[in-house]
Parts: sequence; C-alpha cells; structure tokens
Amino acid sequence: MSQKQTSFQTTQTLFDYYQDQPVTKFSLTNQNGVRLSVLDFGALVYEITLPNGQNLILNYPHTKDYLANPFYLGMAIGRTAGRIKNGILHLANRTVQLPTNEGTTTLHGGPHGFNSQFWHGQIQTNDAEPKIILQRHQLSQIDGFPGNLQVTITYSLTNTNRININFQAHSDQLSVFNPTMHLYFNLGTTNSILDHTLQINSTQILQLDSQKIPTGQLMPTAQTPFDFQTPHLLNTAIEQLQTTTEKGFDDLFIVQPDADQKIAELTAPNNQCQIQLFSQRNGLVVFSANSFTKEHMNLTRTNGVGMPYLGLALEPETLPNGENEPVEDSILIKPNETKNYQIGYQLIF
Ligand code: FUC
Repeated sequence: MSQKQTSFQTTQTLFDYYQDQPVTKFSLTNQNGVRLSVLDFGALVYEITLPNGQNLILNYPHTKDYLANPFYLGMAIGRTAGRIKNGILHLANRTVQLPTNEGTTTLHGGPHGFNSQFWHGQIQTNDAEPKIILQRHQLSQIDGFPGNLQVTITYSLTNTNRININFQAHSDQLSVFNPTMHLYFNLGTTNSILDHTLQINSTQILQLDSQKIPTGQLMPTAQTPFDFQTPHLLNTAIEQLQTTTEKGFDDLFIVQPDADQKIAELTAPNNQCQIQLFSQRNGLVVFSANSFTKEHMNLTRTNGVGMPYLGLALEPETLPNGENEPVEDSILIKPNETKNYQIGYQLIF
C-alpha cells in the first residue's frame, strides 16, 4: 500500500435487506474526514459527509424508502435521464415502444431503470485514491430498451474534496445512454434550500409542455427568475414562481461548461459550504423539490417528513430535442461503442 492510500479509509458494511437480498454500503473517507457512501441498490449515493458529520445530501434510513415515492433520491438514473414522450424512442431506422412509468411517459429510464436494480459492487484500492465500482448488465428484456448494456459506475473521492462519478457503458445494439445522478443537496442547517445561493452558466432554458416534455423552443433567461448567470438567492427566484403550476424549479437549463467544465455552484448561507458542479454535457435539470409530500418520504434529515424545498436536485445531462424527435446523436450509443460521462462535485467548506 502506498503512503497516499493509507490516508484513506474504506469500509464495506451491510446496510439492510431489500427483497430478501443484502444491500451493501460502500464508504470512502479521505484524509480530511470527508465521507462518500454508496449503496449497491439503485447505485445510489447515500451520503456526502463533512468532517463535522453534516450530510450534504438527502437520504433515507432504509432501502425500501427509496422506491416508496417518485423522487429518485440520490439514485443513479439511466439509461436516459428525463422524459420520453409516450415512451416512444425514435432511433435511426426503427421506433421502440418503451415501458412507461409516469402516465404515458417514460421517465428516468422507465420502471426498471438503473435506480431500481441491484448492482455488483467492490472497492478498488490499487490506485492512489480508492474507488467504489458498481457494475451491472442491464438487459433489454429487463428494462425494455434496445440492446444489452454493460454499465460501470465508478465513484471516487480525492484528498482535495472532489467527488468524481464516471458512467461507462457498452452496448451490443444501437441504443441510448444519457445517465445522471439524482442528488438532492441541502448544504445548510435548516430544512429548506430557499436560503441557498445558486449560480448556473446558462442563458437559456427549454420550454416544456404540460407533461414536461421539451417543445423544441428555447427561452432566454435574462430578466426572469431563471437567470442565475450571477449568484442569486433561491428564495427570491422561487417567490416569483409561486403563480406557476410548479411553484418552483423543475427545468432544463442549457449550460456552457467553463474551461474547467464547471457548470454551476450552490452555496449555503454565509458561505459556510459550497458545491461546484462539473460536467461536459450541455444540460442541467434543476428541481427544487416543489412536490415533496409528507407521505411516503421517510427522510433521515427530518425524521420522516417530506416538505417542498427541502433539497435541490442538480442533474447534469445531455438535453433532448423537442418531443425527443429524433433522438439526439449525442444520446445514442452505437453497437460495440464504449461511452463515458463524468460528473464532478467539488466540496468547499
Ligand atoms: C426531476 C424532475 C422530475 C421529477 C424527478 C424526481 O428530474 O424533472 O419532474 O420529479 O426529478
């Protein structure tokens, strides 16, 4: 073991049982005492904890809580993030009817997406920084998408307090691959993100129809509550959205990564803590948990009570075309192609 490795702690413990199968929690703790934990159910990020024990993301105490509501807390999303209208996937020379899970829509990989599956997990310690590796063969006959997809999600934590998540896929047929991670951040000490400040490298959002499917129209954000080019308090923006159906954000921002591929940053009150988000893709979904409910949300943070604006989900992804037609080339994965996407989270505290 190199000297560097000894500055990390890694653990692998039984979390609980789900559907009679053991769920394992894998944890990495760096030399500063920052901890990242991942479960092998849903490939979900269970916690990102500061040295003082403060957890920056929302979570639940039991695996069963994660599927008791439609909010995808902390979960890996795939094969495709977002909504596919009528569950119809338009590929080059064929259309495929996918299973649907939100009325007539296929949302976040459908009813048998990455988030609802067991993954094969291990901790790899042969690099300077240890990594959690989750793997799964996502078969077409399981989720209804074309092609069998071999997926590896690699989670790492550096001694400079950066979390990197790499999604890798290989398909045996033409298919789609547009994964994301559905973390809800709350960097403060209250049960609301309204006191947080958000900045996004974006000047446009996608217009959505009543089913939240992009219409193909782009809307400039200047002089609207969606303008986060400079940091803005979420409360100010969300107050202005109280007359909308959503009463908050559930929107697709077109983002321009900067030279370091930073697309956004979220800051707690008094600059106590910040998350910088890194992605090479052109989209960011911002969801301010507007529809969180009291029922079916056994949240650890609130002793089991859901409430709007408890967390902010920031979901980097590749943006779809209007009505998903045709499927964007950038979302396609070709037969025998290997695709990789990274999401980086820099913690500053
Ligand atoms: C985001 C939103 C959706 C959904 C989900 C849990 O991706 O776009 O509306 O509620 O999160």
